[in-house]
Amino acid sequence: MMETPCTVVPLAGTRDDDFAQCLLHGLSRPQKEIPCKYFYDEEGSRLYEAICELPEYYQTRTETMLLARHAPEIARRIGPQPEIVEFGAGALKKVRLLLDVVRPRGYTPIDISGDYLMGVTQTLAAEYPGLTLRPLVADFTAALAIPPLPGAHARAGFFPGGTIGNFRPEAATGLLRRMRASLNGGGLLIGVDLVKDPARLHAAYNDAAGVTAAFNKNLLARANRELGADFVPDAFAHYAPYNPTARRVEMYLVSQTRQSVTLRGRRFDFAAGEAVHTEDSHKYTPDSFAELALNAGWRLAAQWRDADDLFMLAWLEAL
Ligand code: AVI
Repeated sequence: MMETPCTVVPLAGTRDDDFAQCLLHGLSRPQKEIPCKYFYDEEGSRLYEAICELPEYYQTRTETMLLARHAPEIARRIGPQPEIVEFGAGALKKVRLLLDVVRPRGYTPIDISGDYLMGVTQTLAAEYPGLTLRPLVADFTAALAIPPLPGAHARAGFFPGGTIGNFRPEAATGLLRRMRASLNGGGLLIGVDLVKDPARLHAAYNDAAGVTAAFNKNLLARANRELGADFVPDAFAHYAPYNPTARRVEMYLVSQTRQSVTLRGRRFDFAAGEAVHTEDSHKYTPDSFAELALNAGWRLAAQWRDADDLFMLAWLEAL
């Protein structure tokens, strides 16, 4: 029997071109900041992939192991003939573990990097004949109206990687609410990094090979490449302490000297030792995450954790 060819139907989305505005705004604030979503240009995405392979960075391999081990039970929770919607889909690596077992009717990967998303979707299409693929180029944090997929029974969201931790708790609640709306209720499979030994967390964000430092400094190199800024990235130091009372890793670029940088005709002065805040990575306990989810209209219906309680895959059901 001939296999049905895979259908790729790109959905209309948005473009993200506000890096200059965000940077001008963020560097004008009393506490200078650059939003972490700008880490992921081509070079930043390459560096993030390298972080995921680091011995100190346990998140990716732990989550991958959990997905592989529990895929049959996850598939039962999701139910037959679903549409999977992935928020911030990236390289479409982890979803393969789900597609192989869940066998969904359709898959909608959402990502802001349009050319990259189209490329990886085409590759996936060749591997999964019969699957309807609807790549959506959009900022996954926005409210998204995703048209229904004919023949799909339910929608299951997929948000792996612990990225929910990169949002402040109030923002994370808002994001989970919008996801609930985009999914028309349904369920959400989400990866959550757990509170643990501070030394382990410190090591994960301060790796010996300096890949996380390069990832952090790439924000400045990106501003030079795309916006003609004149940052000297190595004149800033990577600093990423774990704050155990706030339960988050905080990431900064610290100016090593007194210096000035010009961006779009504006001058920004940095004192020696002045920090630019670039990322927070919040860590949760199963209970604190269940509470966050509840505030967003989700019930923590199932969870899977590794033996060392490093990471949790959570299955949320809409209330
Ligand atoms: C994407 N996100 C879950 C990563 C994290 O661990 O917060 C980003 C990252 N920042 C430094 N290393 C990895």
